[in-house]
Amino acid sequence: QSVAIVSVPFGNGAGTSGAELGPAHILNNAGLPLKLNAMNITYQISKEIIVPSQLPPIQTTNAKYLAEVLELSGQLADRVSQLVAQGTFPLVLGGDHSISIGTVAGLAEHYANLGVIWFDAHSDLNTEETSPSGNIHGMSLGISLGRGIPLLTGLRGICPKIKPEHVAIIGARSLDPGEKAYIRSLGMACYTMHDIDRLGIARVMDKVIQHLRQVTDGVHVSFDIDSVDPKEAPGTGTPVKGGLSYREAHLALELLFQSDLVTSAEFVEVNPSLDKHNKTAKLAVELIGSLLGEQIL
Ligand code: DIR
Ligand code: MN
Ligand code: MN
Ligand code: MN
Repeated sequence: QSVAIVSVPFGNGAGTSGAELGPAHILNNAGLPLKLNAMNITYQISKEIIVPSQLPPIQTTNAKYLAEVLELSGQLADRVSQLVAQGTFPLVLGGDHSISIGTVAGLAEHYANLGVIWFDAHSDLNTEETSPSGNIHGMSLGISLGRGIPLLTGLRGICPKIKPEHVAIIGARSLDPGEKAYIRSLGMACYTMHDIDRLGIARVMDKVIQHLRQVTDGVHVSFDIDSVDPKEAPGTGTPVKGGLSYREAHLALELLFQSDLVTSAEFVEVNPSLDKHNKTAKLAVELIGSLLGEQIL
């Protein structure tokens, strides 16, 4: 199966600018194409998504750049949906995590029971009411679950796009009060760093894979690079200490490759303007390698 790379240079969903530089750094500076060539993976570079700017604002209570996020989400949903229809594996490069709204909207047209594995220090389950920042990248998983801003949850006329029992959050260590209450009320699978410390990442992944294999018809990996410890991933807008180690992150993705369940992926929140020597974009390229089948031996 051919991989289709989609660049989404959009950073308005985050509070710190710079994530819009992620795709170019991952592709050109950190050399994603070289990695894929070395792995003998067939891929195409899909046309870059045109990022909207300076649209007439939409009135909101607490959601910055809603008009831009809405326009971008529609475009990205179209593209991802087309790529799935063509039989390719969409690999979306962000951009901040708000782009997931569009990715998942496009996927939801093809998978009635889409699984989502959300690697993140955060849970991105805020609403306008619970968000401390008004940044939509902290609301994107919630929006795909049908929680929050109706203009976004209603994209493509499918709401919700995904079901809570088909989601697994992995790596969480910074949750806002409203997010904690929501996770508890739904009994959502949220493997925090505490759980990973106790069980080990391999057992966590085994549980997630075993469950999703039984209940989903496709699995999307949404990888926020801030799930990884800031020692390895310093170039990101909202770093939180105590994250996944370099090997934990790789092992998780290696196990997902072996599971043969994953049908799409996105890598987000790489912010080259906060980085030195492009370390975080290089990490993203290595992690993509593991997800797509690179093995040590
Ligand atoms: C925080 C930070 N929970 C917020 N969220 C981030 O603003 O909603 N998500 N950084 O990736
Ligand atoms: Mn995130
Ligand atoms: Mn995050
Ligand atoms: Mn986010």
